[in-house]
Amino acid sequence: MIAWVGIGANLGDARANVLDAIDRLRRLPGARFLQASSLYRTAPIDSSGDDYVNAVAALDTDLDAHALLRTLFDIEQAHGRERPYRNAPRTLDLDLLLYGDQVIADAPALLVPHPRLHERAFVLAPLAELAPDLVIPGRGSVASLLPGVAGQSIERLC
Ligand code: PH2
Ligand code: MG
Ligand code: MG
Repeated sequence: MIAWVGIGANLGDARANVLDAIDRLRRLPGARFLQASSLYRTAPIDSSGDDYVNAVAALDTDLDAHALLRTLFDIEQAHGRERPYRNAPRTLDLDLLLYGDQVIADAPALLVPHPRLHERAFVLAPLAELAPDLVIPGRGSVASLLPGVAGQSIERLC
């Protein structure tokens, strides 16, 4: 299954945290790393604190969606992720954005596609870099969704 993972950080050395997360995804047991986007600096959306560093990565995995989510959670924990309140600044956030073309509604633990990805430039722009024709189930292609988030502040870093 091809899984897309959203990566974000805005606490500590956010850029280093995102790069380390990509490195850990490269070495994930049970998954073959396919590609990662550039890093992007993005203004917080429904969140606070410093600008975020965001990216996305694609994996080809035999792990089921729940097992993959647990693995992502373990990587967040390795970065000392704390959750004092909703959308608090974070050292590392790894979200399972897409799991093939599956729609998984196992709330609150697992909602795929990620419920707000279609309205967030910090997800759509890195996805568009790698896979503009990728279809978000129920929403349309990444490229078709991009104009809707044109007002959100985002800058490609590398
Ligand atoms: N993640 C959120 C809420 N807001 N804003 C930006 N720019 N980047 C994020 O990764 C992000 C956010 C919830 O996970
Ligand atoms: Mg998130
Ligand atoms: Mg998350």
